[in-house]
Amino acid sequence: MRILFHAAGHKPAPWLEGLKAALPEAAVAEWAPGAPPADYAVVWAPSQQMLDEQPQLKALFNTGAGVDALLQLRLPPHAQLVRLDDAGMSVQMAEFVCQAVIRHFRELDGYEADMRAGKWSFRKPRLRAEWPVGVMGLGVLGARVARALQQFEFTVNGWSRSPRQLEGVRCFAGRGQLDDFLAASRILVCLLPLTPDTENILDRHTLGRLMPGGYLVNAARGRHLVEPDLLALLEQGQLAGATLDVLREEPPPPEHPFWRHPRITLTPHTSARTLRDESIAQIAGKIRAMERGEPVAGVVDRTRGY
Ligand code: NDP
Ligand code: OXD
Repeated sequence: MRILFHAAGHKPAPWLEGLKAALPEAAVAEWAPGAPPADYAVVWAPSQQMLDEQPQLKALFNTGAGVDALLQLRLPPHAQLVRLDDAGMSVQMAEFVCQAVIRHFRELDGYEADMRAGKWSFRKPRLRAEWPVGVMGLGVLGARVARALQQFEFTVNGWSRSPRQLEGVRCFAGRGQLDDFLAASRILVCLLPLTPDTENILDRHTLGRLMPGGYLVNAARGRHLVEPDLLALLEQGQLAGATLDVLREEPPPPEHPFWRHPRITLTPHTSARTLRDESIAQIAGKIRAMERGEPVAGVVDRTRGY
């Protein structure tokens, strides 16, 4: 069995060592032009040349959860496309979203500014019941985030493409129920995959339907958000602020208004990182299962886009 590694932004040596240790029966190598045909490839943002040179691949293992960039490429026709299925990401995402929600709900930025100014003063406690959180996307990450928010006794609404049932979460599904979901939520968390259906979904219409003084947490993809619409809603006071882990251009250019906006908190696409050891263990387990002819979890439906 031959496995190629070709993942932009990942240091190849530890991945190659890890894959070799997990699959000692396999020949594992970093891809280079003209590499001999392989059975499997482990990729992140691979080059089109690599995909064109390896039409026989049985599966491509993405070293992340989102496959939007991969689906823009011409893929080997019969290769299964397999996403990372949690592999340590969902707990990180739960931490990230809960801290953003709590930081806003408890006005911690305001307290921090007060302390720096030498001001010891209290704000009126907010009523949790007035701060329902809506989670867009109830998949591997969204469901975990919804569960974590419930631990802090937030009211949680959820929205997905097909109807879901999650204990304690008021679930909405499809475009037909989007407005009701938004109207019932004050803080909106986006954990949708980027597909033609979800691109630009965070625009003035959706964000404008949140309860007054709404707050946005986008940890999915920058192209979900129409950035000028966010700025306009902040300006009009319809939204109170946003935490953005992802942007249309990463990093944004120096003149981008989000860098210095007082009500936008930015992080550099770091809410749920790929953990190498967990990912290698998961990928190796799936390769073994495939070799035995067994089905594996996390296979992307190319027509659905996630
Ligand atoms: P999943 O595929 O497990 O879940 C996707 C969810 O979105 C599902 O509930 C799905 O509905 C819902 N959905 C998809 N399309 C629509 C639609 N048109 N309308 C309504 N709901 C829709 O994805 P994950 O939870 O694993 O990850 C979500 C995204 O998070 C990734 O695609 C990636 O872009 C992003 N991400 C960001 C990271 C970061 O560090 N910032 C790290 C990892 C991921 P249904 O349940 O009906 O299928
Ligand atoms: C992912 C990501 O999709 O890191 O896994 O954004």
